[in-house]
This record gives sequence, structure tokens and C-alpha cells, in this order.
Amino acid sequence: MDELRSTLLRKMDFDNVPVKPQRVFKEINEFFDEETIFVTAIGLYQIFSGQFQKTYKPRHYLCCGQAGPLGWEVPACIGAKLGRPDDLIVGVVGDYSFQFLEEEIAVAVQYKVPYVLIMVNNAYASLIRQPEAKQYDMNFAVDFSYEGPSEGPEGPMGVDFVTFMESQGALGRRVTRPEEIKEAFQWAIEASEEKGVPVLVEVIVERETDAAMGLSIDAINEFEPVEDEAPEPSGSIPERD
Ligand SMILES: Cc1ncc(C[n+]2csc(CCOP(=O)(O)OP(=O)(O)O)c2C)c(N)n1
Ligand SMILES: [Mg+2]
Repeated sequence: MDELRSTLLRKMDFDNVPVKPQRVFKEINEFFDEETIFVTAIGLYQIFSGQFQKTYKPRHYLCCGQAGPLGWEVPACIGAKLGRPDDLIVGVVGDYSFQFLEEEIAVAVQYKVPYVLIMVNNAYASLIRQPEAKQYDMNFAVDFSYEGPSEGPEGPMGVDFVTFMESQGALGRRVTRPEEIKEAFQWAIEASEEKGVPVLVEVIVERETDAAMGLSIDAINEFEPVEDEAPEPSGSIPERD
């Protein structure tokens, strides 16, 4: 298992703009330390998280589980922070998932609960887009982009999540380039603690990236390159100030 885990790794070090979702998780792995408590729910962003994100300790990776209630991250981060007030809580969220329970941002502001949200924003319900495209060759009712408030490298993105956060009394920053991501994480940690509110890092990612998937563990379809050898030793833990 150890050998398999350190070979045949999926590529993460994409420099592309628009940012590849895989790159977001490379930045997360390099930036956050083993004490960080992550919270996530359901979507391709969460499947990418499961495939790429490093975790180190029990009860430090909270996923809603099989029912998959979209939006769960937003209030679950409140619960995690109240349960472990001295720990850094980071929710990893999709654009559509966020919209299911975005009203909970106001609750966190009202009760002064700080945490960081990292949004993998493709303006798509991509966990529905991918099977529609692969199995039925269609793209029906899964695209949330529209002209207006927010733009990304590939065009209109629709909802402006940074303005939404600010309208609730919280904060947010939009990131469109890979080299801006870590600095935004640092800002979000400091700003959330200083103001006692949730802070969003909205990463605009490539709109149609497919996640490796298959009907069984020995029939996985890869859509992106697989590395021949490990780019770094597995299990290494980043240091953070
Ligand atoms: C309440 C609820 N409604 C619908 C679904 C079905 N569903 C699962 S993932 C998903 C799309 C999620 O989109 P987004 O949060 O943007 O993540 P992405 O897949 O694009 O990364 C949908 C509609 C669900 N899990 N829960
Ligand atoms: Mg999405």
C-alpha cells in the first residue's frame, strides 16, 4: 500500500489560469498544518478533497457522510468552532453547496464565530455536470454562470460571493491565479480572528474539470495526468507560523 500511495500519484502542480481544482488542494496541503480541522460536504470539490487532501489526525476531517446534504459546511464550521474554540476551522465548499445554507453566515457573524471557508468556484453543479456529460452527452440545468456581478478567466461567473459575504458583515477575497492562493489563506486566518467572523477565500477554478471516477475501484477513469513518482515524500507535514 505504501508503495502504491507514493507512486501513480495524480498531478497537482498545475500552473494554469483558470486554476485547476487539483492545484487548490496542493496549496491547502502545503499551507495548513496537522492541527487544522477541515469540514466538507458533497460535490466534485469534496471528491477532489478526498482524493488530494492530506489529513493527519482523527476528528480533523469532518465530512457530512453519505446523505450528502449540500451546504452542510457552513453551519458545521460553526459547530466545530464552538466545540474546539482554540483550533483553526477550515470549510472546503462548492459554489452551489454554499448557496444551500449561506444564510448561516449571518448566524456566525451574529454570534462572532470565526472560521475560514475555501470555495472551489466553477459556477457549476459539477458532480451532476460530469455524469450528465459522460453518460448522456448533455449539459442540462447544471450551469450557474450568468452575465453580471462576477467575472472569471473563462467569462461570466454569476453570483458575487465576496459581496455576499460583505453584505452579511463577513469578509471575502476572490482569487483567480494559483500564486495568489496562499497569501489569501493567510489573510483569511488573520482577518477571521481579528474580526470574529467567517472569511471566504473564493478561488475561481477551471469550469469543466472532471474528477477520476468509476463504477468500481478497479475500473477508475482518469481524466488528468498521473505522475510516475512522488513529487514529495508522502505524509510530510507543512510548518505554518
Ligand atoms: C440538498 C441537496 N440537493 C441536491 C444534492 C445533489 N447534489 C450533490 S453534489 C451537487 C452539486 C454540487 O455543486 P457545487 O457545490 O458547486 O460543487 P461541485 O460539484 O461543482 O464541485 C448536487 C446538486 C445534494 N447532495 N443535496
Ligand atoms: Mg460548483
